[in-house]
Amino acid sequence: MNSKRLIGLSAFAVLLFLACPQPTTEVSKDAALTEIIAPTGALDSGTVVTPMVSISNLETETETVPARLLIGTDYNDIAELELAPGQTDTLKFRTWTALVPGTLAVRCSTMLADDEHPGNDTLSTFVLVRAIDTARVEVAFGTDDGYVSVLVAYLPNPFGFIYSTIEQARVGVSVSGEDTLLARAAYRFNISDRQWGDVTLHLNCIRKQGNPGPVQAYCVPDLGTLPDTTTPIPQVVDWLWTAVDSGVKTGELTPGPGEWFEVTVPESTVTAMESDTRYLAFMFRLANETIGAGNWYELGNFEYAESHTEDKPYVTYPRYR
Ligand SMILES: [Ca+2]
Repeated sequence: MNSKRLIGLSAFAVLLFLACPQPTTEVSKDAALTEIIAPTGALDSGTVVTPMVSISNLETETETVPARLLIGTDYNDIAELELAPGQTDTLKFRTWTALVPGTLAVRCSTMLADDEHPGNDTLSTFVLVRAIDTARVEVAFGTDDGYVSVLVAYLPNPFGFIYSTIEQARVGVSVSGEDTLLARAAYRFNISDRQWGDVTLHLNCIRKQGNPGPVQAYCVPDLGTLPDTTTPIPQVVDWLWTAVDSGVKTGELTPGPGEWFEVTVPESTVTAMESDTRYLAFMFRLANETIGAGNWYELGNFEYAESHTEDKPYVTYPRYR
């Protein structure tokens, strides 16, 4: 092919190209989520919030920009906003009420079709839903607290007595006649209106004999109602004595006579240990149960509080609206 003919063909191709209708230039689109205005930070349970975000149209055509907002796992809403080129404005979503306690993730994304810069579409923050007050629940019945005392001579077989309606709950080693007795104290509380959060037990030490040393607190599966009479001869009491074996140790402390002390059970342990009927139970034992006789504590209980006009043992936990 000679060069003159090649030039002629190229010119024809250029003419053909120019004659054909060309596709218009693609309009570029870019919406950006610029701020999560609400909810964020800390809020009291029960607060009603209108979720709001700020959205920008960064390109040259007016666009209707949809966006989705998520709060925790229970709230999911989509709203949209028309924005002129270069405009930034606030988009509101349907109201949300802060009820579920704890820290919730808040996440919002614009959903403009063909957005060329998806990297600026999403923002995340957190909202903390706080408790509004503290619930306080006392031991409700004399048979919801007490102690179990076993004959040391028969251990590891727990033969002994359960005392639920006398004015103390004993923890430690004592002597009765020729028998050495080892005691553990028990408490149960109705926490049926608890929603979420740690539970703190408040308990008083009435008296100390000898030097019993530290006490271990266990959160245990519900013990049920204790017998309201003490049998005259030793009984098999393993169902109560061994409750600590299925429990979770939640603290070790040395009570002071005449003083109140606290034991806090974390949310996860409470959830694992509370019964279907929403009772939470505790047991106390000496850290060293092989200590000699004459070393024990007397802890407060229902009957002691009734006759001394004192506070009964109680638990506290956060309450949300
Ligand atoms: Ca974008």
